[in-house]
Amino acid sequence: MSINKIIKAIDRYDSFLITSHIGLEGDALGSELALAYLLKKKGKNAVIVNEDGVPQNYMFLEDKRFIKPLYAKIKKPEAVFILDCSDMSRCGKVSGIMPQDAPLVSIDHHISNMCFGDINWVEAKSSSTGEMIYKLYKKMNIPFERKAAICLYTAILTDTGSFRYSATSSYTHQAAAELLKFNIAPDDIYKKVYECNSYSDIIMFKKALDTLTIDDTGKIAWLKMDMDLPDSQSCFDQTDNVMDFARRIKDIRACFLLRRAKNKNEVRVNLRSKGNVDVSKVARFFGGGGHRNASGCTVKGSFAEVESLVFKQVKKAIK
Ligand SMILES: [Mn+2]
Repeated sequence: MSINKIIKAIDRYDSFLITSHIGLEGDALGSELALAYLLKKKGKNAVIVNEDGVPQNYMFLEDKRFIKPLYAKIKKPEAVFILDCSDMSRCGKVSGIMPQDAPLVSIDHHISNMCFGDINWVEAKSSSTGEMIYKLYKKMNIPFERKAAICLYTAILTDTGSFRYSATSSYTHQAAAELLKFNIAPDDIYKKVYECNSYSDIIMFKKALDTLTIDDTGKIAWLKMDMDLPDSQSCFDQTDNVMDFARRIKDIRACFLLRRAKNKNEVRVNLRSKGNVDVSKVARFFGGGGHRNASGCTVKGSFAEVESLVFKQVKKAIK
């Protein structure tokens, strides 16, 4: 089992760099911090570096002892943990600060994971990377401290869409049940993560909903956000919230959202589907990745071009 390889790597090395993907969110950040707490308990050094800063709605997890800015001076790590990333490019600029000779240890639950690490632990059936880190604590017999429990609960909560997605298993609920014993108020965490939008965020939401379109079969819905989005610090990186409205339409099998990418001649595409419609294939077709029911990619072209290109592939995926 590759979880044992992870434990061996923790035993073997003394200092670790921990990172995750661009577009930092609950699962990525919560897993990073919980792993850092675990490493500290084992007497190891850990530092977390991400391309993005901590988003506003996850500030309650922020721990400056571990999270350092991208170009901060850090001690050269002996090994690098890459969490929740299906491939190296998802790490963004952080790959530039990884020592050449440091082994890469990948922990991830994306089915599209390329096993790019020197050591890989990939569990496509896990609801979240947070659930895998929880498993690591259990396997290593490390007691949870309350901070770690909050991080892991948040990771699991957000990556399961509040325990609604198909990867939510009885093990997921067992993990959440145990974590809740650490005097965690689920309503409080939910509020912090999801009920923190500004008025202008909601106006943007409204504009996005105005673009909601469905095809003539009634099976595909899509939305466009062709506007300047607030930077990653904003709480409005809640793609799922916008797409939820498309998903709620009866008989919809797949939906997608087009957003402005960082690069002007590219469009960021998020895809969601129900049941056995596999949108990770669509994402992979365009060089992206993800899960069967939730994936993403970045596509070159104008909004109109990308719209028709992606629509064609989604239609294929439904057949
Ligand atoms: Mn995840």
